[in-house]
Amino acid sequence: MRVKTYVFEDVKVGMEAIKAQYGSDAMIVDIKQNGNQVAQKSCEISIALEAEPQSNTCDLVDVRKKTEAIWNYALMLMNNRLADIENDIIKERTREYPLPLRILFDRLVKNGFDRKLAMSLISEVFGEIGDAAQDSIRANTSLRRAMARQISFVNIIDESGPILMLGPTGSGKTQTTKKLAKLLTTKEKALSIVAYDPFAKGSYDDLMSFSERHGLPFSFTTNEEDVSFIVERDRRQKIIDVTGHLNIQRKVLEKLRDIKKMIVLPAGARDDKMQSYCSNFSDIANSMIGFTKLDEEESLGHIGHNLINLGQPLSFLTTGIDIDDIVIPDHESLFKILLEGNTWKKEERKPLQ
Ligand SMILES: Nc1nc2c(ncn2[C@@H]2O[C@H](COP(=O)(O)OP(=O)(O)O)[C@@H](O)[C@H]2O)c(=O)[nH]1
Ligand SMILES: [Mg+2]
Repeated sequence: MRVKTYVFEDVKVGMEAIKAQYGSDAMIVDIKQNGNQVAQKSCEISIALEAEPQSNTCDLVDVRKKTEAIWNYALMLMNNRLADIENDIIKERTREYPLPLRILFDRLVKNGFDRKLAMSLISEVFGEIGDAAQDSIRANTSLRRAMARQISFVNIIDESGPILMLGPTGSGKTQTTKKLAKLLTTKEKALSIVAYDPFAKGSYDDLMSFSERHGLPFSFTTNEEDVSFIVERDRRQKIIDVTGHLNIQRKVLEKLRDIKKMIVLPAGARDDKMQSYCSNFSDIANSMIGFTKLDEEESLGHIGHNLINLGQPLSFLTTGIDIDDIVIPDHESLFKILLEGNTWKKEERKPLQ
């Protein structure tokens, strides 16, 4: 037995409603009149109901869960089957192409580059040079050109304005700030580092001592209003390292409109995570991407298809935890990375002689 209470404007309306829903035998256990002349009147009517048959509810939940599981399994099978069919079609299509193009396609896919995108690049090359792709040098050059049409670069060394580091927590923003700062100071740039975090000053001690060691001015603020003031107060180029909290990054962006944005993403992030992170910012014009932790990856082909899908220029790659483990790539070197696998992979590092 359970008791259910309803609120009505008055007893008469209430009793009629209860009768309509539960029949004239409904067991009324309590009627309360509330309110006075000033406040709106109301009445509460409590009725006793049979307890819901527990086992039935459980059975229903169980059945629903089982049905969902069966559907999910069927969907997975269907998706796998579709992927197999797609792969077969792609395999069939590559057969028509000259051997050097087939080899390039296989190498891209082996390195983790998206199969469909690889196919479309190879088709583009074949459409452009046709049977001249029998010559592997021409096939190579043409593929590099096709990629260059879809992937662009920003050379950080040529940038003179402030750079705002964006990216999820742990993506490597702070570590990369140091790497970039070191790189830029060796290019004779007047630089300073700004850190903004409304919550945790302690986490920037390391960045502060890094700045001191390298003779770089360092400012830390917990106040959002200060950021634009600090950025504009002198002519030094600023690298602004912020906390990974998305809302805080968004707010800083509002204060620093038109600033160059460096989106720092770990190379190991899933494709959909990279997409959804970038889509968090309504305005990601004036931005570039840097991938970190390449040394933790088995292969690097996915960097290529993510760059194409994200449509952002590439700026840097970091390849380890040491301060000098940073690479400023260009078309030539990225092409090599996408085709030749990961030379920075941790296990393959040889001890220094
Ligand atoms: N293996 C490796 N670790 C890295 C690299 N870049 C950053 N890290 C590490 O990733 C962790 C998070 O980096 P951090 O800069 O604090 O990330 P943040 O939260 O975005 O500021 C630290 O332990 C860094 O040493 C890299 O290229 N390779
Ligand atoms: Mg940090």
